[in-house]
Amino acid sequence: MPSPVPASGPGDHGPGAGAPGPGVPGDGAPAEETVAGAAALLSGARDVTLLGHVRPDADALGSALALGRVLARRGAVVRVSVGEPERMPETLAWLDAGDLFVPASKLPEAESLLVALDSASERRLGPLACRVDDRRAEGGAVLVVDHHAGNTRFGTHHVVDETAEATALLVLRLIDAMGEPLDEHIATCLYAGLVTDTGGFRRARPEIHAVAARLLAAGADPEEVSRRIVDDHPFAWLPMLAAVLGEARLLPDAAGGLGVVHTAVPLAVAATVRAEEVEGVINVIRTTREADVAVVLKEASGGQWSVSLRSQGGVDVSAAARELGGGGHRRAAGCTVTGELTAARERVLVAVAAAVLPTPRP
Ligand SMILES: [Mn+2]
Repeated sequence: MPSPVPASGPGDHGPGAGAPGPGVPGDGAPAEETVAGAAALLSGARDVTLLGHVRPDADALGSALALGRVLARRGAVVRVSVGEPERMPETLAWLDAGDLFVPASKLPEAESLLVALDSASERRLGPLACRVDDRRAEGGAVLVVDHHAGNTRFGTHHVVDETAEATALLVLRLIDAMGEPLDEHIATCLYAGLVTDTGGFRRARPEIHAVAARLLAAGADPEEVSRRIVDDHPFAWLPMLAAVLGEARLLPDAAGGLGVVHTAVPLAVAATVRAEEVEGVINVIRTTREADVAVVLKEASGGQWSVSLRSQGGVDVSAAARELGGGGHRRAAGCTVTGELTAARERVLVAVAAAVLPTPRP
């Protein structure tokens, strides 16, 4: 079953496998002492910069804002930022109840602790990736909190669990380890990451629903989160979608016969809407029954295409994305490809064909 930004497939965790409690991500969860060490690092930090990946989604930004709020409540100087853009996406800005967001260009030279969230590698931090090297060169601490397959462990401390459905779950585990209570804002930020990264709980272990229950009890409003983040588009989205869907093509023989559906969003079309609407195209395309893989090529400046990949389970699209310098999850991944559209698409299709799994997953 597809979902907007799924983590690993359901085959990875049978119900009750390892019997993790609420807030405990899964079989691949980092050891208790690893989490305790990271929690101690956070508890002692007085000046912290928390970074999500470029063009942040609700999991990246929600995770950073939730952890940032906990640290700010403890009296630390806290800022949340992303390499780009300079402003938070409109649909996510309301999550920043404590005004923690600082544009990348306004960040101070340095911080005593750098935290990178929902980012598989330094590259995902975009123009802010250099801060990782700077902190490390100075002997400072860089905490990496992430759930992406192939995380490069680029920090000095790592809370990484590739089986976790969302980075928000790992943040919750850290908050618990710090002994800090949830409040309405923290719960809302974490819930936003959880609901989007599980595709609206389409793929969530029983434990994840228990976590959701805990977040709702702490004050998160599920109706508000979904309405403001998922179900909110300007009217311009409709003509934009009509143009892009009209160009969609089905390649039934691609991906070893599993089928690929693809379309592209040229710059001129993307310019009629917000980034949120452009990112939403894949969620319509991916519902195509006849195609295991969905591909959306979004034109970026400089002759580049930002590529979204989704699989219904027959193809490891994170492997295809990695082949092209990107990354992600087995069923949801992305990369950037340079060149003219037809050639760029061909490169993606070749990488997808090479990433067909031996046995299609259910
Ligand atoms: Mn995520």
